[in-house]
Amino acid sequence: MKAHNLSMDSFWIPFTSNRAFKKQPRLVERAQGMYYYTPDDRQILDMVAGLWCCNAGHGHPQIVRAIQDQAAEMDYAPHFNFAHPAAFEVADVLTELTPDGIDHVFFTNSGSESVDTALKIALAYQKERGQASRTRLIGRERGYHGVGFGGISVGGIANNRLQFSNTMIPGVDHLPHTHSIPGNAFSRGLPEHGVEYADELERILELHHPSNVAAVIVEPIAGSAGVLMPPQGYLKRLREICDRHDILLIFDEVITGFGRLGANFASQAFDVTPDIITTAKGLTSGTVPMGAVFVSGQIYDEFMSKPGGAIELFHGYTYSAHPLAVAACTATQHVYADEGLFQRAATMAPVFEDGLHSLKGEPHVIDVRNYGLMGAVELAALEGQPGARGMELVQKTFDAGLMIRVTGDTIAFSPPLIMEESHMQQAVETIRTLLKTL
Ligand code: PXG
Repeated sequence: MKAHNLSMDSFWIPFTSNRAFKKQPRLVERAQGMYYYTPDDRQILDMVAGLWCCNAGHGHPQIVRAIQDQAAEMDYAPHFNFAHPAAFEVADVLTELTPDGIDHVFFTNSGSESVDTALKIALAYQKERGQASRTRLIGRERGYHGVGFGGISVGGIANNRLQFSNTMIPGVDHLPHTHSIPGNAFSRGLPEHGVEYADELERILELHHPSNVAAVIVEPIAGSAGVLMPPQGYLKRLREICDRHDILLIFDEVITGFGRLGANFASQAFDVTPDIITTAKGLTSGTVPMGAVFVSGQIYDEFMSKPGGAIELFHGYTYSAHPLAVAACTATQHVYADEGLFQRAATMAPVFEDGLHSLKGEPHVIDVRNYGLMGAVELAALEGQPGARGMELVQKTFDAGLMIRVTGDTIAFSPPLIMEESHMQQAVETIRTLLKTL
């Protein structure tokens, strides 16, 4: 046990009530496999993969070694006019995983940067191909696309936009979200009702005319807003409408990518191929910050067909393809493949589904949803205090040795893909007991 005497004043904690947290902190200090450990060495079962990212579990020796070795070999390499061979190698590995036709990758350092990069590529692409009037973007209510100005503009979470309402990028519309559609509560897998919600895209296009629209961006399953499922057929219909009007479709797969749904990407799980896929998180199993934007050959070739040898895209980051991130990514992808972790997610999905749905009928539970190893249990809000019940459960589960994520009063689950049945049982029984105390 290590002694800590923290003032906690200096660190402005993200997306957290700093004042509440600093009164009652929840600290973790080391991690291994499915578990975190607190400074006083309590074991905490991680049922969120950190923050939807540590898909290979914590402290995988192969990934740790790769990062250590790379740090000793070369700390940093610039990728503006110079390059590190390992970046090309990992790009080849990654584009083997993406759907056919999505075969180029632009590296970033986070999901937010991936989203803003994707939006910029979409806008620039329309200009490059002589369709400069296509400047509008379409997101979705309750969508989360990170915290850049592009991301919050196409995003649809009201609180993330409220303090910045005058600085959003212009020309953005939002599709309706697909949550709480009658008849869909307690669906196992994709819900049956609501494919027609995709037709709202046609209505928006009628208003603005398709020739003014560059791209549509959605999360295949909305994560941050509480694991909101696309109705059966919904994503296919979005694809059809985009095709009909020559509009780019962007899937934000920051959470759904890299095995979370029992396939490489949601695109494959749902058999719908977008034009651009944004990723981060599971790309390196959360070990080193990294994001990647995958684009179709059609988009890439449009930029590369520019006459002369000029820079094709005026965009990039000091740390694009940082050697530590590339090393972590390469090792992570080997671990995923060698240990068959995406297949493992598919195999464990029924266990995960049965566990979550066994909470139906417990106090306050108004919905349960799941796909792959991504799921949610939604609780009724305490009268006049939305989110209070959720935060109480975060504290109580942490005290009981379990880490979950809540958004409002919805408990989100996204365990590392190494999860076993016993972990699911422990999580579900802990929550079942605590629900009776809320
Ligand atoms: N897109 C999606 C779909 C995400 O889930 C981002 C973009 C932004 O990624 P970065 O790396 O910039 O954070 C995300 C991130 C939550 C939660 O509470 C979810 C995320 C981040 C923090 C909290 O569910 N997702």
